[in-house]
Amino acid sequence: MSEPKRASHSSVPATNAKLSAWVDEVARLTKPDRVYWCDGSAEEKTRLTEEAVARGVLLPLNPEKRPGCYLHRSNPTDVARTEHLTFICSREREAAGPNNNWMSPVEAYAKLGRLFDGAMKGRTMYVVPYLMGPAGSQFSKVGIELTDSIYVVLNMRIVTRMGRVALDALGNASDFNRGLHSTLDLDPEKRFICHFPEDNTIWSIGSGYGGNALLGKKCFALRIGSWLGRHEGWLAEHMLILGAEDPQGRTSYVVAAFPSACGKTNFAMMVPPERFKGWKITTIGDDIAWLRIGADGRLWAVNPEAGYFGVAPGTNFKTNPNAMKSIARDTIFTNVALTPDGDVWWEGKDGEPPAELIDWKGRPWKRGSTELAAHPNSRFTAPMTNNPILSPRADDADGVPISAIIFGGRRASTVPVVLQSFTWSHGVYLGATMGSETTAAATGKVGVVRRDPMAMLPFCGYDMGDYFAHWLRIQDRLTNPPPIFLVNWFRKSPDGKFLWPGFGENMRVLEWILARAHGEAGARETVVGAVPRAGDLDLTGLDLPADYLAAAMTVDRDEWRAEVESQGELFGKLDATMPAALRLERQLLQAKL
Ligand code: GTP
Ligand code: SPV
Ligand code: MN
Repeated sequence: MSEPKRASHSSVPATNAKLSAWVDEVARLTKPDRVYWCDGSAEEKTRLTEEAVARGVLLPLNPEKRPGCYLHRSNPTDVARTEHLTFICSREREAAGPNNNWMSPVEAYAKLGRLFDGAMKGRTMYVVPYLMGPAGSQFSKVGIELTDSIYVVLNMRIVTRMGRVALDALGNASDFNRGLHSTLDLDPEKRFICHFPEDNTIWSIGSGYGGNALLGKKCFALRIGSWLGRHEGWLAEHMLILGAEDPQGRTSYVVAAFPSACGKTNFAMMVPPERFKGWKITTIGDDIAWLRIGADGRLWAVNPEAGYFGVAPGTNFKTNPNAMKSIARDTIFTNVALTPDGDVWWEGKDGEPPAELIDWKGRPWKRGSTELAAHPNSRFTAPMTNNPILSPRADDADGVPISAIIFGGRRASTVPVVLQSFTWSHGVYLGATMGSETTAAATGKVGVVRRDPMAMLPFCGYDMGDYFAHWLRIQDRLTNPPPIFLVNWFRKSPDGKFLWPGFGENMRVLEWILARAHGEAGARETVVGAVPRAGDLDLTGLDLPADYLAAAMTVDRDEWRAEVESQGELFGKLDATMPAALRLERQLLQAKL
């Protein structure tokens, strides 16, 4: 069989024999016309961008309004993660757990192998080396994604540290994640996202979208990452990381796990209200945290990513000015609407919608249309260095020490704005039983409450009960475990209005959380956890009807009885591995109620 041509621009780094052998093996299977090794340089970005524009994959936006920005429209059947087509292919079915779809590795390699056979004929296979985590950190991990999508290459270049830097980090080692991706013909019938944790391998075919295709993100950093973390004694979490400097100059760091499209990017970039002048929020990460226990017995968090793949709808200068500034330049927009003057638009952007737009499918759209102009899961891909409040420690090899852990879902009822767990195991219970309404980030029905333990239901690469046990065991290695909180920005009034103003006003809750973490604030005990007493939350300058606040904070026994009852489904599903401590936490709450 003849070797595929090497593209003239790329020099093949011949240093790593294992890597070269694997790339050759995949090329023999997928049969691309060309193999191109990405180096991550600025020159390469320019050249690949030009090629993507020439091929119609990217549409240049108005360079005066959005310098260096492009619009991509995906296939309308390929606009979100597809959880039903996502598989953990561990040797033993039990290892994947009832929370995952499972396929045997033999079957998966055979089935996808047939689809990959010749999949890249007539195309270029890009070799995308990437580093998850800061360069020079002993915790960072290398992945190589082989893909036939130039859009994937240009996105990976933003959300990860891509190119030379990763090959340098890898050197001669062979412990890199092997990711293989082809869009094939984007036929949902031939779409599979398969993870082989024992082989540190990911095969993804038939989708070009986000978490399905940018393999460093959900596939490696979370699904494979969580598996590695279990074996190596750390945690890979669907969490933002932020720093909060108080007016006295003390900086504390928190992590927060909210399900997809439930507020991580917004919280991580929050602008505190006027009352909190003197406070400074900085972003370390907006989606993924790798958590380790330091030699000092504290919990340390690293953001493995280097950019944001953020939700566009709802983003504006009032809700998230730092995101707006982050996407002012050098950003790829996916499935948003296009204005007549070559700018972008989406539902919930500032001001009135323009009279006319081109919608996310490329069709003319008029103000007042009943159809959405932007897809509800339309996104921006922006480098973190664009973020005006990026933490100076975002590149720290050891990460940042964590003072508090926050879990939060999207709940129209039951869950108050904030509560603090009594103990570590109670906090793990609150995170493990978290419910949240489904969103447009995954295909399927939107707005249905489902249990989304620790916001990891779609991303935990192994049995969820074992994952809870792993969380419980972490406590032993922490000298002073960070307190665990549950928040809910999304409780609604009977007439469907959000009771809590959210966004920057969430600073009021964060201040209380930090004060609690430092032993500097009071609380009132309820059956489900500790909540702020009247006066504990600083509400100065908050324009909110008193009854809204009261309703947002309420712990209602009837609602919680129903909540604990409905957790039975999760406990039943995970019966084989659910830790006894969590069963007892549930029983204790049941008894108290
Ligand atoms: P993924 O990238 O999918 O993981 O999402 P995410 O968790 O980062 O969510 P993001 O911050 O992008 O917010 C998702 C949607 O929720 C956006 O439309 C936001 O405008 C909206 N949102 C975020 N924070 C709040 C809040 O505090 N209150 C309300 N009402 N909406 C919010
Ligand atoms: C999410 O769905 O949680 C995301 C977007 O962050 S994706 O990368 O598509 O998973
Ligand atoms: Mn996410």
